[in-house]
Amino acid sequence: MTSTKPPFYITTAIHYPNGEPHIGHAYEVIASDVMARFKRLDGYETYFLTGTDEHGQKMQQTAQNLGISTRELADRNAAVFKAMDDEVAGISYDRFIRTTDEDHYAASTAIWRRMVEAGDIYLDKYAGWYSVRDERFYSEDETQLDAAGDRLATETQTPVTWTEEESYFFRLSKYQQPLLDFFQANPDFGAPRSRFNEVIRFVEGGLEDLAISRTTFDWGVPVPKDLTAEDTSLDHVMYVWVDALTNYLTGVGFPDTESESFTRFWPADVHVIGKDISRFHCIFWPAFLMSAQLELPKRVMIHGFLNNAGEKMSKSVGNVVAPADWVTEYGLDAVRFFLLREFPFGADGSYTHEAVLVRKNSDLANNLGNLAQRSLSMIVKNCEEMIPQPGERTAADRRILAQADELLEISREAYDAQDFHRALERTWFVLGEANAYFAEQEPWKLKKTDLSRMNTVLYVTAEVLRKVALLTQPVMPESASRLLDALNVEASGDAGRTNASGEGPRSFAAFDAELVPGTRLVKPTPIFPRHE
Ligand code: ME8
Repeated sequence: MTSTKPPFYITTAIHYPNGEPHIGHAYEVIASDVMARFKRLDGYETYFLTGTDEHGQKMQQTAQNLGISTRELADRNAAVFKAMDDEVAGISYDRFIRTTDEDHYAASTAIWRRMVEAGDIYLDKYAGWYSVRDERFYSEDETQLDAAGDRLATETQTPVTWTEEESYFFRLSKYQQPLLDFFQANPDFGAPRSRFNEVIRFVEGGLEDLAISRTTFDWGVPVPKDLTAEDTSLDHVMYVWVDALTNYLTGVGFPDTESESFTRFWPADVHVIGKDISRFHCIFWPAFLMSAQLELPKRVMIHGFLNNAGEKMSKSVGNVVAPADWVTEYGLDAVRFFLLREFPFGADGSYTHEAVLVRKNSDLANNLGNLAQRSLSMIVKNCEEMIPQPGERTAADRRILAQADELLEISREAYDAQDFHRALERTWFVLGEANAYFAEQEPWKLKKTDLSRMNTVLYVTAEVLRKVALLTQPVMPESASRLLDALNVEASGDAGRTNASGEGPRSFAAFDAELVPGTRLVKPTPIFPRHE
C-alpha cells in the first residue's frame, strides 16, 4: 500500500547488556512494540528501532569481573536481549541496533565532527564524581555519604568514585536558553507533563558544560584524532552517552542525511525511555542535535518504573522477574495486556501474581473470552454456521454499536499520547457494556420466541467483538488474530507483519466495514483460557 499518512519513527532506550533483561526492560519494548503495531495497522509507514548499548566503563568492568573480554560479554548478552525480543516478547522491531555495529561508529564520529565544527567541543580536565553503574558524572552536592562512610549518588544511591582525567567538554551551558525556548514552543516534547516539568526546572537552574570523553579505559568509540578541537597525546573514547544517544540517528542512515531512510524517518516521532534517563534525552540529546544542526525529535515519552509488589527490583533482594518466566506462566498476550492495562504508562506501577491473575481471568477470560465463546458458539449452532442477517436495530443495538464505533478515534488519540491505559480502559468499558447487552437481550431465549431478533443480537455482538479484536491486535497479536480468524475476517496484506498464528494482521482500514451476513464461521476454540 502506498500510504498517504506520514512516516512514523519510534525508538526504545537501548539496553546495557551487562546482565540479563528483566521485566522492566520487557515493559519498555512491549509498550513501544504496541505503539509501532498500532501505527502500522493504522496505515503509517513505521520504523521501530531497539537494541543494546554496549560501550562504557560498566561493560568493561563487568567483563573484567567475569574474566572474559568485553567483546565477548557484549556478544553474549546482546544475543540474550535480542532473544527476549524475538522469542519471548514478540517484538516487531525493524532493526535491532548494537552500538558495536560498524555503521554506528561512522554515525558517532560524524556527530562529533559536527559538534566540533559548531565550536562546541573543547579540551579540559574533569575532576568530580562518577558512578559507573549509572554511567554518569555527579557534582559533589549531588552525592552523600552512607552510614559506612562511602559516597553515593543521592538520586540513585549508586557508589561514586573520584575521577580526574583529561576530557573533552561539550558547551552545554550555551544551550540553556535555546533549550528553554524550545520547551516553551513545544510543550508536548516531554511527557508526561509532571516528568517534563522536572526537566525544565533542572534546565532553569543552569547547565554546566558536560564531559564527553574518557581517557582511563578504552571500551568505546574512539574520538577521531584528526577531528579533535585541540591536540592531545592521550587516546580518548567518547563518553558512552554520546554514542548511545546517537544510535537513534544511526538507525535511520545517518551520517547520510540525504539517504531515503533518513529523509523519511528523521526526526523521530517518539523516543520511549524510562524516568531515570529523562535528562539525557530531554537535555543532552536536543543540545547535541542543536549543535550538530540536526532536527530535534518530536517527543520523548518518559515511562515509569515497574516494581515488584511496590518494591524496587534488585538482585540483592532477589525479586527480579525474568520476562521468559512470566510468559511461560501466564502466556505472552496476557503479560502484554497486563503491563499496559494495569497502570498509566507515565506512572510507576507494581505487579503481583494476584494482580496478573485478576487481569487475566476477569478482563480476558470473562469479559472478552466468554462473550466471544458464547456468542460465536450460538451463531455456529443456530445460524447455519454463518454470520446471521440482522433485522431492524433497536435503541439498545444502536447504542452499543455506537460505543464500539467510537473506539477507533478514542484509541488513536490515546495512542498518540502513548496513553495505552486509557485506550484499553475504554475498550474494556465497551466490552462490559456488550456483556450487559448480551445478558439483557437473552438471545438464548429469543431462539424460541423471535429468531429474527436473536439474529440481530448475535450480529451486533459479533460486530462489537470484531471491532474490539481489530483494536486489540497491537497489544495481543496472537489472541486478537485468533478471534478475527474465528470471525472469518480477512487478513489485509497492507498492515505489517504476519503474526504468530500465521494469519496476517487486519488493518484498521476495515474498521468501519461491518461483518457481512452469510460469512462462514467455524466453531471457535476458547481464546482466553482461565488461569487456575
Ligand atoms: O539506561 N521498570 O540502559 P538500561 C521500567 N543504556 N523500566 C525500567 C526499569 C524498571 N524497573 N529498569 C530499567 C540505559 N528500565 C541506557 C540507555 S538510551 C540512548 C541508553 C528502563 O539497560 C530504563 O529506564 O539501564 C531505560 O529506559 C531502559 O530500561 C534501559 O535501561
